Amino acid sequence: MRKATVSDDLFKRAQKLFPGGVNSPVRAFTAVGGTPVFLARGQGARVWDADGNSYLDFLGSWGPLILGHADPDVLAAIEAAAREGTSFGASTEREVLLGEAIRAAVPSMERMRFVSSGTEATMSALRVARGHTGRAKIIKIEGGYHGHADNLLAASGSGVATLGLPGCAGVTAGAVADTIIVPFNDEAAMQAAFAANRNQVAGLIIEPIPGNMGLVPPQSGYLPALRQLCDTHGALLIFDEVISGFRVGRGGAQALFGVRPDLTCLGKIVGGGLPLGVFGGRDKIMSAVAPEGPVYQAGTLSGNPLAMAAGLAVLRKLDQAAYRRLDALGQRLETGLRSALAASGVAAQLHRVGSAFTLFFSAEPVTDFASAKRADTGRFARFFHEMLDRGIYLPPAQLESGFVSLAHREDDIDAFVASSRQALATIR
Ligand code: HOZ
Repeated sequence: MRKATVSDDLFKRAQKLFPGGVNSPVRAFTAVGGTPVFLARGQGARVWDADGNSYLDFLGSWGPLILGHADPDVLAAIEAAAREGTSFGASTEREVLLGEAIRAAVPSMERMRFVSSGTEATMSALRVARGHTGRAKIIKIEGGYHGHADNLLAASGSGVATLGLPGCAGVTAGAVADTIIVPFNDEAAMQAAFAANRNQVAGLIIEPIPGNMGLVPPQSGYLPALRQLCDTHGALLIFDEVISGFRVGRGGAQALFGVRPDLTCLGKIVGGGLPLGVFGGRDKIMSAVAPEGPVYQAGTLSGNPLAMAAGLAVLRKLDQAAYRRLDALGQRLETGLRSALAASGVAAQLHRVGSAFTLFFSAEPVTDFASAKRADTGRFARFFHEMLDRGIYLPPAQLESGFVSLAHREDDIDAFVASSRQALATIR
């Protein structure tokens, strides 16, 4: 039996300090029950909790840790940067280097701005879209999650969906009055939304591969159709690639599907595990950003030297061979898990894109938020704990994505599959 004495004690103390005992809601294990593990350290593909239990990590800090924990090159880069100063509130060479590396990988980001989180990136991108077009309305996808800016907290995925919140207290009707919600993978609904709001839509923001309603890939032709609709209606197409950027390939989902957005938001991997976001896009659109243009946006820690150094160290290692390896590991996990599912008879849908995956406990195909929400979350909770007890650390909610890293080895994947086989047998 897993020891949890220290985690239990820390959780009690944390509950007196932080709402729900956490500093980000999904970490509280509300969706799966039980006491959240307090992690003490990570190395490669493994994490250790405060009680000394060790787990193979398939959460990867919700996506950033594509190289695994404590990669020596990333640590060396952070250390070298820290010795030179942790923050200046002034420009540094590393910003230029990371900006150039991002633009080379994601050419649609002709110019960009660094911020400190994915939330800031999406919030700022929308402001730019509105400033550039002079229009007010935005379209977002039902179950799409773009951080916690007010106007994006409508029909959100991730923790908002996991907690079953209809919206968000504190967000006024006015704040979301210009937010139009459209179901994912539904081209006709998108056409209707544009038609009903002619000449009013500033931008359509979408995770091209949603990862916050669980991982739900776009159907063939859907993203090109969105590009076409945005062009027809003079709206900007904004890809939130905070999860998919540098995850599904060096060029992100936009390279994978061959669709060039007007604006892109990145975070997670690009910051190498340190707080970083970035938004960018067409040169002309980005000219709207202050001080060149009238759209104000700023931040003391933007372009922070440690985050720049970590991001650069990670991006240097993400070559084609790295993505081939990630895909091979993802394929091994998929093949093993499919065979475990078949043996168990448990009805489930396994989605995988490269090294990202979600196992939905559902008998029906999952293609959008409505079908994702019909998955059996009780069964997921039991699966999660069976896996945790066997030393496998998964996202603690059904409507999230898991990740394989370059630090995982084949036998780690095989351990995942063997544990799944046992866990599925117990939750049948
Ligand atoms: N919003 C993240 C999941 N998509 C959770 C972040 C966290 O709890 O650290």
